[in-house]
Amino acid sequence: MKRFTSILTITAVLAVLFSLGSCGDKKSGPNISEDAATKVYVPAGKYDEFYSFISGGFSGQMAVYGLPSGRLFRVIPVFSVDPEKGWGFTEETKPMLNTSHGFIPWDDSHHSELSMTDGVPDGKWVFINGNNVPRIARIDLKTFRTAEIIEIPNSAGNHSSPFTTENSEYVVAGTRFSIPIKEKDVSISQYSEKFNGTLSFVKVDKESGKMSVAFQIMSPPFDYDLSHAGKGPSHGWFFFSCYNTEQAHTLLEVNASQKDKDFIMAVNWKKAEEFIAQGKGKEYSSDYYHNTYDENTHTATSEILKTVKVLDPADCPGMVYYIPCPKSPHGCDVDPTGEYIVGGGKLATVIPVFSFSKMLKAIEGKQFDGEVGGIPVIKYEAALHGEVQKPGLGPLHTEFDDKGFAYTSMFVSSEVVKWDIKKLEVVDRAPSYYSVGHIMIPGGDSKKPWGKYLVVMNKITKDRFLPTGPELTQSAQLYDISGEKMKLLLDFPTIGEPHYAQGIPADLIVKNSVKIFKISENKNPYVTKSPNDAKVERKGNEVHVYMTMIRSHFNPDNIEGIKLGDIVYFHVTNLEQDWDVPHGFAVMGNANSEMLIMPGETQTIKWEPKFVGVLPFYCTDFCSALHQEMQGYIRVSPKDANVPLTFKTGSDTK
Ligand code: K7E
Ligand code: CUA
Repeated sequence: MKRFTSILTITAVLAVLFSLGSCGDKKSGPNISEDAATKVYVPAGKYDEFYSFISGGFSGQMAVYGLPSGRLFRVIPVFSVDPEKGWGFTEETKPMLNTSHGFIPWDDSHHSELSMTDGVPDGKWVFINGNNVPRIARIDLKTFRTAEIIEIPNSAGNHSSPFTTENSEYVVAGTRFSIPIKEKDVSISQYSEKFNGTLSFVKVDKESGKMSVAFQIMSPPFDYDLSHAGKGPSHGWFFFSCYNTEQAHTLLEVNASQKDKDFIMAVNWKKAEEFIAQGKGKEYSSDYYHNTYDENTHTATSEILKTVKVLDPADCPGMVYYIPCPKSPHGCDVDPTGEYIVGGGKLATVIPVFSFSKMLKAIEGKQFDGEVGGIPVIKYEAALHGEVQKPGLGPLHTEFDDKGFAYTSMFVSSEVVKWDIKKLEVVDRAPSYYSVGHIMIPGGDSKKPWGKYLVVMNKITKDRFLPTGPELTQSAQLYDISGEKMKLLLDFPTIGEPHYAQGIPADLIVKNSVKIFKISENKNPYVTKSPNDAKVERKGNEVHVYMTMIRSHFNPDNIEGIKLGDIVYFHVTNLEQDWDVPHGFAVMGNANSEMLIMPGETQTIKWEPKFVGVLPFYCTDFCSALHQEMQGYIRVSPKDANVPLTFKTGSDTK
C-alpha cells in the first residue's frame, strides 16, 4: 500500500511536471489553475457564492460547505445522534430517530437532493436518504435542521433515493437489497422466487413539505441502485438503474457480474398515479415510522403508519419498462433538457446514452426483447442515442453543465471526463487524485445547472493531507469548469465518505434564514416564558425543573430537595431574542449530552443523579463576558431525606 501510494505520488509529481509543458494533454495530469489561490480565496468577512450540501456517508449526517472556499459551515444532524446539538439526546428530538426497529442512533446517508420548482433547485428543503434503515429525511433550509424523517416500508437498503421530480411532487426510494415482501422466515436459497424489490414514491406536500408514501411498485429481485427523474419532455417518468439482474444472493462480486447488460428501469409515474386512482394498488400491512419536528412546539412526534399501497407491474400495463444497460450500472442521470439518460456501468467500457424520445417510439412500436417479471424489455439499440467510446475505466456518475456538456466520474481510472452530450465525444479529461465517486455541479442534476464549479468526491481516501492515523481524510476536489478545460482549484476535507452533494447559489437560501424563534410563539408544553414563572415541581419520583436562561444566568440556579432515585427533567427555555445567542446546558453526570438551545426555544434533558451531593450545572456555549459565571447547583439528598423542594436565583427563594 505504501509503495503503491508513493508510486502514485511520483506519478502525480511527474504529471505536474508534464503539465507545465503540455497544458491539458490527456496524460499530463492535473491541470491546476495558475490563479487557483485567488479563485478560491474568499476574503475574511466575505461570503461564499454557493452553499453545498455534502452527504456525510456513514456518519449519517449532512455537512454544509461554502464554494469556492471549501469551508465547512455546519454539520446538520440527521440520522445520527449529535451531542454537540443535543440531537437525539433531548426529549424533544429523540422521537426523530424512532423506527420500526426501535430507536436507531445512526444511519448511512448517501445522497442529498434539493427540492425543485420547475426543475430548478428552489432552496426550500434538502432531502437525504438513510441507506441502512430505509428512511428519507427532509431538512428545512430556513433553519438548517432536520424537519422530518419517514421510514420506507417493504424496503431494505434505501440507496436509489431521495431523487426528486421536477416540482418535488415526489422523492423516490428504490430498495438496494431485495427481500421477502413482506418480511418472513424463508430460506435465502429461495431468493428468485420469494424475494422482491420495491420502488417507493414519496409524496411531498408543496407548502409544508410533509412526506407520505403514496405508492410502491413491486419489482423483480434485483438491486436498485440509483435514479433520477425525467424533466421537461420526460417529466412524468423516473429512471432507476439496477444491477444483479442475475439474481444472485451470494458472492455477488462474481455472481452478479455475469451478464453483459443489466437494466435501467423506466417508470411512468403519472400512469402509476392513474392506476392508484383506479384502485389497482393493493394494501400491504407494514408498520413504519413518520417523525416530524414541529417548529412551534420545538418538539418531535412519531406516528406509526400501518399500510402502504403497492402496484404490481403485471396489473399495470404501460407503467414500467426495462432498458438494457451495460454492465452493472451505477449512476443514472438525466441531462438538463430531459432528453438524454446516462447510465454509468461500473464494469462497462462505454457510457451508454439513451434517448427519451427514441424510448417512447420503441414502446409505441413494441420494439421489445421479451420481458422480465412481466415487464417489457426495450431493445437496447431502439432506445440508444449512442455510446461514448473509450471514456475511461469504471464510469459511475454524471452531472451536467449549462453548455451541453456532461461530466462523468471514472472510478477505476480516477478521472473526470467531460463529453459533448449530442456528439458523444470526449472533449476533456481531468485526473482526480483518488478513486472518484459522485461529482457535483451546482444544479447539475436539474434543468438549470450553474456550470461554474465541479466538486469531485472521493470513494477511497488517498494521502492528500497530513496523515491522521490509519484512516486518511475523506475529501473533495474543486474544479473550475467555466472554461473549455477543467482546472483544479482546491482540495478540501469532508466528513464521512461524501457520496453525493448538491449546490445552490447562496442568495436563494440566505434571504429565508431564520434568526430566532419568537418566544411569544413558543408552544412547547414545558415552556417558561418569564424568569418569574420558573419553578420546580415534584410528581412522585419525577422532578420537573422549568428553567429559563438569559445572559448570563439561569432561573433557578440553586435547587434543593432532589432525592436519590428521582428522575429529573430540565425543561430549559432560552429567553434571548437576538440572533446568534444560543445558550448551552449541561449538568454533571448527565448520561446523554448537553443541550444547545436557540433563542426562543425550549429543550428538555433527562438526568438521573447517581449519588448524594451537590452537583453543578452550567452553560456550555460561550455567550457573554460573564459566560463563565452562568452556572448553578443542584443538591441531591438521600432517598429518605426530608429536605424540602426549593429553588432560587439570587436571594428570592421560592
Ligand atoms: Cu455512487 Cu451510494 Cu451514490 Cu457512493 S453511491 S459514490
Ligand atoms: Cu450562556 Cu454561556
